[in-house]
Amino acid sequence: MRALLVLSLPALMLATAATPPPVPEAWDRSPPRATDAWVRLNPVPGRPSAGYLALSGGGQPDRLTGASAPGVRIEMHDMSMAGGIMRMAKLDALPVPAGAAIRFAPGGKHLMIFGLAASAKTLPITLRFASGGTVTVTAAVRAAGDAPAATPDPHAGHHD
Ligand SMILES: [Cu+2]
Repeated sequence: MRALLVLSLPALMLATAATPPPVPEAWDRSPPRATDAWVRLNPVPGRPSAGYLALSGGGQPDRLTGASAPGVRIEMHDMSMAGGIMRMAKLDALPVPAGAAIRFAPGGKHLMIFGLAASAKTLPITLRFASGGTVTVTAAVRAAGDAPAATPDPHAGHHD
C-alpha cells in the first residue's frame, strides 16, 4: 500500500505535465519562459549595451535574481521618468508572479550588458531564479542603427 502511494505521485506529475490546460495551480511546475530577446549594441566602444526580452511567469511565483552570459557582466536595471528626469535604478531581484507577463523593453526594465564585443551577433543570456531554476534565451545583437529607436539612448550619460 505504501509502495503504491509512492509510485502514484510521479505518475500523477507526469500526467499533469502531459495535459497543459486544466492543471490545478498547485501542480503546475512549468518554469518561467523568456522570448524575443535582443540586444541593442552600444555604438560607443566601452559603453554597456542594453538587453531586452519578454518574460512569462511559470506555474509558481518566483523571483528573477540575475542574468549572465559568456564573456560579459550583466546587471538588471529599471528606468523611469520622474519630474522630467530619467532615472536608472539597479534591480537586485524582480518578482515574477505565476503566469505574469513582464517586458524588458526600451524605456523601462533592461539588462545592462558590460563588455560585449562589437562583433557579437548573438548572446546566450541565462536568467537565474530564486527557485534555483535557470532559463537561457539567445538574444540577437543589433547594431544601434538597426535597432528600433523608440526612445533616445537611455545610457548615454549614465554609465561610466
Ligand atoms: Cu541601464
